Amino acid sequence: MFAAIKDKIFADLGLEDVNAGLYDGDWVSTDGRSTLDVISPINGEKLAAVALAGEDDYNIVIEKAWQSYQVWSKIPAPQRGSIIREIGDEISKYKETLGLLVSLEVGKTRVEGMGEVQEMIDIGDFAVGLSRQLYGVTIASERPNHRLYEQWHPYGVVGVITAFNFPCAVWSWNALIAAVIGNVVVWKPSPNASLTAIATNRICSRVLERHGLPPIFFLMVDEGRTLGEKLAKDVHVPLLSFTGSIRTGRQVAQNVASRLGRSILELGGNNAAIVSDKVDMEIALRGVAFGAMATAGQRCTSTRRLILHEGIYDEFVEKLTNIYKKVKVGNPLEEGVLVGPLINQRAVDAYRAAIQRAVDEGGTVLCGDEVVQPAGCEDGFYVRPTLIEGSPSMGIVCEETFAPILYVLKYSTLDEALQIHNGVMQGLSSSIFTTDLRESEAFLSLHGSDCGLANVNTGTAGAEIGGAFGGEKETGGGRESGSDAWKAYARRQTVTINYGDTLPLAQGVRFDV
Ligand code: UN1
Repeated sequence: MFAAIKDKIFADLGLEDVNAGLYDGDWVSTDGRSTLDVISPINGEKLAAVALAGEDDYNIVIEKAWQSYQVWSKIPAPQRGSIIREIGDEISKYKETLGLLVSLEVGKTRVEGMGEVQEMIDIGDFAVGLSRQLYGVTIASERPNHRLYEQWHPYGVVGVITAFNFPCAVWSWNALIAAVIGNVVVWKPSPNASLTAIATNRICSRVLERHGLPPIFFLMVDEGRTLGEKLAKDVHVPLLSFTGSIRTGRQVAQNVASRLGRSILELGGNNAAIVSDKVDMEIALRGVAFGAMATAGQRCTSTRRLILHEGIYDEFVEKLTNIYKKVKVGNPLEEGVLVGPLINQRAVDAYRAAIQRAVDEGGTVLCGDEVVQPAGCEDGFYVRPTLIEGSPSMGIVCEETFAPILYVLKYSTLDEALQIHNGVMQGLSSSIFTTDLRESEAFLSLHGSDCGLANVNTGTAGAEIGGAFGGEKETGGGRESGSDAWKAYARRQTVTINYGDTLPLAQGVRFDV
């Protein structure tokens, strides 16, 4: 099955045994370049190789990107929007194959792979609408015969560094919004998801080629940190969006800040779900199960801490444990499988180390704690979702491990639950399951959840694109995707126009020469 699916995907998306990992307006020749093997986490099989971009390519890409900017930024925004509409249509044609490629390359289940592509289509729609709504406000001037207003211009070249776990959706949140404003995008994807990046960039770039437009989506696949660091330090990249770990994000932020550039950071989450004793048990169980186990716990929005009211603690833990034991872990292409593999062996090692540390710190494993080798996928990277009873003071509970491990904590008052909830350094997503209006409003009040995303009776994972996505504290403060997050991709210009025949000065200042 695997080989047949792979062949179909490769034929459909035009992938080769060795693929160019550099698009500088052309897909450069792979000859003589060092390559990166793309390994499927499903069965450890080599899918293909990618010819890497090197340091020497960097300046060429940035230079060409600025050249394209001169053309692209001058096209009226609604016309840019209609190109983005065609890009969305083109992506729709490949929804199935691109979704399957996501599954092959990063191990998502079929529906999650398709969901990822759907997220791109949705943000494309959003960007098209936005192309006619890039408005600024007019402000009442204090001077006679003066007009004061704001306009939003593109920055120019926007760098986008993405993680493996949302290998194309997160790029599209950034790229399609940035592009509709008039920016040009240089993408450095995770090396663990480089084939998806190549296929995505190809689909999108083809539409521009068809219209005789210059390239606006550039791509550089790099194995290490060199090109990412270059993007962070380069004054020719006024805005850099980074998705990844807090550790790397801190470095990126410092590099960008030291040249007074702008960054949008979407770093780690350590998201919690509070489950009240006044709860719809079925909804809460499903919401927590999805949040903690979907994408094998490898979402920034994954639920990592479960804060349970003492009144329902035993019942909830028992029911959740039963779900955990029942959940099918295995080949994500198979029907019925809900949890696919982790991305690589390092992730499996981190899973084991986190569980060991939790036990050392006084936690009790309720279920899971098992590396598995599904038949036919023995060389993949599978683990069983794990529930660990613990306490909020355990060091490991305060850290993000990109694996399906959920720490179960007990509370008696809502104040206590909120204190536990907010007692970590990350601030991405949060949720409360309660049917009590007072509790949900307290959770949403300024003394409630301190996260960028707050959910009531739905889990921490699975946000829609229409809202602004991002988080507080060490999550980095960035906002991407919907609402007015587009403003981060544009520079604001305050305009003052004097249409009178005198020169009155603001604040009543006189300067009579
Ligand atoms: C991420 O994990 O970086 O809300 C993004 C969600 C997805 C996006 C997650 N729509 O879970």
